[in-house]
Amino acid sequence: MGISTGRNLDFFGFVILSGFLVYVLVLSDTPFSFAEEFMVSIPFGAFNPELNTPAEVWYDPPILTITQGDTVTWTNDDREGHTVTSGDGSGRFEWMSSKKLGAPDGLFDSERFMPEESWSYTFEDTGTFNYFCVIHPWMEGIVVVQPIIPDYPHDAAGNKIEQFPIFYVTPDQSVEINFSWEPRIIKTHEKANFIYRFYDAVNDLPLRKLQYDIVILQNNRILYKDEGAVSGAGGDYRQWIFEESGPIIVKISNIKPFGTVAETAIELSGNTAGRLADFTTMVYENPEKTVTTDTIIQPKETVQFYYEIAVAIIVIPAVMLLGTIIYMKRKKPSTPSSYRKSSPI
Ligand SMILES: [Cu+2]
Repeated sequence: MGISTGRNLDFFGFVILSGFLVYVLVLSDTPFSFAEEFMVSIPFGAFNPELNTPAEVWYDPPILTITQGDTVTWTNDDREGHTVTSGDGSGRFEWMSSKKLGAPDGLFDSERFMPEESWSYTFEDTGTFNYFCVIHPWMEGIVVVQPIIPDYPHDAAGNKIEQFPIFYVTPDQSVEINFSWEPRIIKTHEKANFIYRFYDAVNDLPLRKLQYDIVILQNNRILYKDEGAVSGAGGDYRQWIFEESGPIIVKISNIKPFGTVAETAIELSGNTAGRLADFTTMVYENPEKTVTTDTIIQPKETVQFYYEIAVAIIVIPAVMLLGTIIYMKRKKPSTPSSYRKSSPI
């Protein structure tokens, strides 16, 4: 092999790595939420229930989080046939001690597929789906399917809120509440702000001093309650960080004047029965903040990744340049033996 061949190989490697870099930086960062395809490998050694198996997991990754409508493809990289069958497996130790078998739930079943073969399934429903291999019931995996998160404000039933902030007039037609939340799509473990202002519904003037009750409910549980809250400047806000996903209701009720009646634009009667409002929306699971340790990319791998980019950008062109210089220098004397004397870089 001469120098020029080695140089071409370096250049080829450089092109491939640069192309990969462009892919990582540009193409993989799609701003749209199209249905995606995910891969799960059944690694070599999955057939072996012993603790000394070369496989560290039965399905890799063992827990996969996807979005409604996404497709998962399992590839058999082992040396025996396997299945991907929904339901609960036996667990490794249960099987070893009692030869317990798994319990399929009938939702999906790949049936046996052989080494180098693969099988795909599209998840249309949300939820957590356990699966296992009926041949080797200690092999277990989980697919978590999250709902498609809309990019517009909506109520708890998923209906789009066309006018946001919401302008809501209480049933007794006395108070108009201007209500909104920020961010518009609320996710768990992220601060949500509920912002509201009170207006005289008849004259459309701000109601400066009011007393009211505010409650935040989720899944029929009261998360937050403030009775007799006082709004001094015509409006107020509340902040809350939701731990769980699911529909929420913000209830404002018992709206009445605070202090002297003269400070409000209209005279509100003491009867507050018809002076209330319910605002509903949905809290979504925050994928970035609820991932298990199984799915976190290890720092070591990240360092390795950037190291490889550095090789592609700096080291390979440097080696190519050096190779060219040496090649030119050696070529100058133009003796027949010069080619052989060149040492590979
Ligand atoms: Cu199997």
